[in-house]
Amino acid sequence: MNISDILSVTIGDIVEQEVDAIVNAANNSLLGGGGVDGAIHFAAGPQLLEECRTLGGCPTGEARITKGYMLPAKWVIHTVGPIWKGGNHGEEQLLTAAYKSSLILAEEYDIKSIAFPGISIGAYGFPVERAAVLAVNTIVEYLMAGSELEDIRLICFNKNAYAFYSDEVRKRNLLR
Ligand code: AR6
Repeated sequence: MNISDILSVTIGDIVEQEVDAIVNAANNSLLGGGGVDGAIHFAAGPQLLEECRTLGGCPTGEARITKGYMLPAKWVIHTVGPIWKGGNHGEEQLLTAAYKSSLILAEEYDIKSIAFPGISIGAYGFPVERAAVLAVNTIVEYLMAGSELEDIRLICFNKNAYAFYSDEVRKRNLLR
């Protein structure tokens, strides 16, 4: 298993990704919002919200799964990252947990390809340079422990985010 064949960083729109699952940076209600959450609900159509209503929310750091409806992706994994409150409120552990629980849930559903946004780096204010380190560390550690995942994409919405996430991968000589 070669991690550089599995993990990639690209600039793009997550709703367009042709993967088994895309990850949503949701909030505890799972009832939609702005940012990537709004874009995913808009692209998936109203049935996504209907299914989300049946889930009863999601604690920070955990993940839930729904169908993708009108999205190219078959599944949406909804996770909730932490709101940045200065760094002493368990934010790092919670962001790590958000990535890890999404990966675990993906494998439970036999998902082979998955695309992540920069969880918590928008409205939730997590410093992007630190979020990038945690995202890449968590994914690499997960893969090193053994997994069936074949394609993991970190989808950055702009060049600034791309610079941080791709640097993190490059530092490990993993960028393909
Ligand atoms: N594709 C990829 N990335 C995107 C897209 C897109 N279509 N749209 C935005 N981003 P945010 P958070 C980037 O705020 O910080 C919502 O209201 C965006 O530029 O979406 O976890 C939820 O309901 C940023 O880099 O998520 C919650 O209330 C990154 O996605 C709250 O925001 C994450 O920004 C969650 O905040």
